Amino acid sequence: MKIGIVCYPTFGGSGVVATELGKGLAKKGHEIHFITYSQPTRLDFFSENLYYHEVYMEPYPLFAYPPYELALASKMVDVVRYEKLDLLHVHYAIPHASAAYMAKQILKSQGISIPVVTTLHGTDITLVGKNASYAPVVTFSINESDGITAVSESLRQETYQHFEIHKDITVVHNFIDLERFKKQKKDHFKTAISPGGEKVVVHTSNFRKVKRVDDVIRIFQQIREAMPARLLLVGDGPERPKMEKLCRELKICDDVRFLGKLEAVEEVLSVADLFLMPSEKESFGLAALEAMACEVPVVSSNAGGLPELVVDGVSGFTCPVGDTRQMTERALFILADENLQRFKEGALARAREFDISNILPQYEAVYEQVLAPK
Ligand code: GMT
Repeated sequence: MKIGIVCYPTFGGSGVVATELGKGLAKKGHEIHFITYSQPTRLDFFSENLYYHEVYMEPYPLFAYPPYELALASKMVDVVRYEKLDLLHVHYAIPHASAAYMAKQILKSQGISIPVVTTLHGTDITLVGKNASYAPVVTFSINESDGITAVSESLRQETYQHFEIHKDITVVHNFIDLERFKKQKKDHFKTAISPGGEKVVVHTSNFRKVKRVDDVIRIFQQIREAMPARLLLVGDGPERPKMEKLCRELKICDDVRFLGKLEAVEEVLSVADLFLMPSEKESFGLAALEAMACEVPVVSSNAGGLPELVVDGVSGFTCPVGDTRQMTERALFILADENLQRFKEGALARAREFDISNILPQYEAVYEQVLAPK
């Protein structure tokens, strides 16, 4: 198939899933055309089946807000027409689903039919999408999609709750490439981070409020009172300055490292003993799956789709949002010498169920469904 993939090109989960999906499909022989405003972060190798089309926005002094959606729709029309695509797969509803609708109508007027699959990722529904500024357009463009997928059952349910959707939404969970995400031998790094064999706790996120990074820091403070430990924080975002201040107030700076945005997050995960994800909302929790693939058990909140990923007592624990006391108790249980190895094995076993080889055929089935003659 010739597939156009539209996504955000940044470090965010939806962009990562879209890029890894495109790479996986290209390996299987499909021709994949990425359409976005800059080279996707994870699109880091050459393949004869991978193409990248940059959306260019002509600047004009009148535009206080450059009309990205129009530039994107125009680029989609161009790529579908000249590359003879079979379908468009857009990741994250805003504004990709409505831009795809516009492109589809323009192409229809030119006698070209192009099915659109929209994948809902989370905040496009749970935070931003349901806001009155966007809800009518989001509802309309989801309903106009030929195929709709959500990354968890929880997100599927929330979509039906918040929007009047009269079409089927198929759940296709997020996935992981276990060839890339696996525990690596990083003894030198482990010695540098925890020279005295301290337990290593990791959190990765975009440091937005919804991630509750302050809970991460408070849980870590309590872990550290019970046993020697280090905290590695990967990523960056608006909450970071407040988090640095909190570490100073709690006098734990010596044991906390802010590593910023890192591409090779699997190298950090390779020296970790525990991953924390206390999010307020999380449609799936791709970062937690990446940790589990590197044999790192997870203590998370029970928000959104996290209970569909983290198996209580096996690959980690889920706890009520904001219950840092319970999260600390569960973290200390996992980190106890007699339990840690069992949880590490449980984390890897659970991650294997989400291997790309199991999930990719589910997307291919959705494509076949929208391409089947009606
Ligand atoms: O986590 C974020 O805030 C980024 C966001 C995104 O859209 O890139 O992630 C969402 O999509 C990921 C991939 O499907 C999911 O694994 C994340 O759980 C989801 N984030 C939220 O729902 C908050």
